[in-house]
Amino acid sequence: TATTSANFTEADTSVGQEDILQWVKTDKRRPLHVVYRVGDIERTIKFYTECLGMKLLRKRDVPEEKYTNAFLGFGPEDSHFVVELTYNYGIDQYDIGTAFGHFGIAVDDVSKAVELITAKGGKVIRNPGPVKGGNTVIAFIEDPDGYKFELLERDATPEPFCQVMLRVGDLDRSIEFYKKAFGMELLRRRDNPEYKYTIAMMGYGPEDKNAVLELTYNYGVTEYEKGTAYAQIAIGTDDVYKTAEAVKLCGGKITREPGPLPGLGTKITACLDPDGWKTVFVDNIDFSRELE
Ligand code: GSH
Repeated sequence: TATTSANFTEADTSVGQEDILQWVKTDKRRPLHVVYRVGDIERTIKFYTECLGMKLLRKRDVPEEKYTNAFLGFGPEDSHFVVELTYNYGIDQYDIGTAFGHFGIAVDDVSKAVELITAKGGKVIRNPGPVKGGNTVIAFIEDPDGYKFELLERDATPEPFCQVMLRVGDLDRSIEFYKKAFGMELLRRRDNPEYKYTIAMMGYGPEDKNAVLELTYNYGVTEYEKGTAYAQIAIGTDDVYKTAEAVKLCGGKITREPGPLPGLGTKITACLDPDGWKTVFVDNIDFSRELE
């Protein structure tokens, strides 16, 4: 219950380490949103709604902290993975770096989608066609800030916003971390020796119905530049305190101790994976309250 969660502390020895890692696997987890910075929020809202078919779900201006957030996606936030754009007053440009890969969007007809995006003045950086070394028809486009979106041809899905691709320096290390510390499943692993990379799809449910984390390892590349643009993924949990314990047990770095956010009251905890990718865990009940 919420009461026991709030009272859970490090001193609580009744819950052993093994139990915590077992609990992680049964926790009610779901990727909620991916957070990143944009230089002109209205420009991005226009692009995502007109070119990608997303809906503007929520917008909040926080003048005291000099930023604006906009949430966009293909369905309501209580059941869909969405983007959370951050605009910081006065900053019109960010460095995307080399570590961030792309966001994946499933569409039923990639060529048609690309045609529409082109007609609206969008930038296509890879034309529709089968992925190199595979069969799935894909295309790549770039949004106004230079974030890449992969369009993947797939049958109708409840979750069109289907991937966040991040590059990592040691794939086995990452897979272990996301399995043990986050309770994710390795859904698929594919080596593409011809193009010298391996990908691992990690998530909380099958790829055709849930947004997944696509980790990419390029042969021999162990370090990337993170830039300043991409921020983090937020994942829902029933207990941010136990979540933080599990992350610590697995060698993850807690960057924000579990507890309520001042003012808002929503309980969160934040951590870094072995490559320094950030994740924020958000209390499920507090999150649904935020949506009311
Ligand atoms: N070197 C690539 C990277 O770091 O982005 C490895 C990952 C990769 O190539 N992914 C595939 C891709 O982008 C999609 S799974 N293929 C490009 C194409 O088919 O044109």
